[in-house]
Amino acid sequence: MKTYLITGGAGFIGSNYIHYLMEKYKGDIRIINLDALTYCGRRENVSCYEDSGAYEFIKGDICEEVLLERIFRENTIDYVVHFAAHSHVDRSIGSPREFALVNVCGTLNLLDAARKAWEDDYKQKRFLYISTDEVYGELPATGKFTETTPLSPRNPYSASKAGGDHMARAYYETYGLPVLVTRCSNNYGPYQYKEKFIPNCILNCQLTKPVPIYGDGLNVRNWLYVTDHLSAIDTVLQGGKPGEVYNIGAAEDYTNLEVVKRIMDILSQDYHLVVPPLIFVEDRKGHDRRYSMDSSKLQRELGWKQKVSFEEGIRKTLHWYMKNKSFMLM
Ligand code: NAD
Ligand code: TDX
Repeated sequence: MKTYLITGGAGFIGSNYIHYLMEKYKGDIRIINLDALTYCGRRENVSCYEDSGAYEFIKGDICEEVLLERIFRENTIDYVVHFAAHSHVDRSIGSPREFALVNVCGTLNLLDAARKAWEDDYKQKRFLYISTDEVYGELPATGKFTETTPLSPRNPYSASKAGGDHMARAYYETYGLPVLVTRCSNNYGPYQYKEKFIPNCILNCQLTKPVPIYGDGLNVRNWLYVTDHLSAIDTVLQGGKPGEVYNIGAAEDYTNLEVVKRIMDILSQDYHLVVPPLIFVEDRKGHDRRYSMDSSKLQRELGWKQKVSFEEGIRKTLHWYMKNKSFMLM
């Protein structure tokens, strides 16, 4: 039976990951969820497992080295899956130092706690750092990011994620820690906090308030439904090679205007909402123009496939947010 230490498991992707693991592996795994419960973390997202005996929640900060040492001392951890981070680009512009402290130094603390606890007995152990496509910077009108694209982050969030990404690699090269890195594109789905683009569009439509679009709305993102990210993480954890990086992304890219238009069309047709107007607002500072992902390495070497198209994923997402309106109130 494997024990997973999941950091940030009360946030958007982390809580979806815990549901995914619990459904897939039933009683065959043990999960420790370490989360500081910042403004976007909600213990209730995954509290249904608290009496199961297979799941433990620890409220704590990855910046607390003593806490990390204690968790590793008191438990035999097999896999670390490290999601915990400050994750919103707009906030990073106002508080870059906080992002560096958690995303770089917190990651370093976790890598170091794993190194000390595992004491070079790395067989069967895995440390997966959840990175992002944003570490590559922005693309011109054509081309895709591959794993060999140089890291060139352009805002404090992506620079801090790149710092963690470099640190993860350093622990593999220097200490031989069995580190894997995944770099995924924009996720969407249930439990995403309302500050992010898609839930923000949905919330404004529900409240009939103008939907803010940064700049001209023509920035391009690669949108992956969250369960496709999770199956990729599982695939990499089970079959990936330590020291390697795997890109994860969807087949399709969309401009922000295309995304909001699709959301509004579905909400007005299927849910009979009177949709509000768009409002073009001042652009984000250093706004990356275009991302696009080449995830052929993951498909070719490990057999991963995207299962959910954007059309299907956005319908599932809208269904969830329309049924769970109270989630937006937090
Ligand atoms: P999120 O903001 O919804 O969740 C982050 C979680 O981390 C929260 O529960 C928060 O309480 C916790 N956390 C923050 N600081 C912490 C600390 N110091 N100690 C312990 N816990 C802390 O973020 P998300 O969208 O779920 O992203 C999860 C990870 O995936 C991040 O590392 C992010 O960079 C990466 N990622 C996200 C996307 C995306 O589109 N959302 C895409 C690629 C990669
Ligand atoms: O109100 C908005 N209006 C708008 O036009 C918001 C919140 C965003 N936008 C634009 C900015 C981006 O071009 O929408 C696009 C998506 O914005 P976000 O949801 O903030 O995502 P992004 O900046 O692309 O970063 C996301 O993907 C990579 C996640 O937040 C990161 O955690 C992840 O690493």
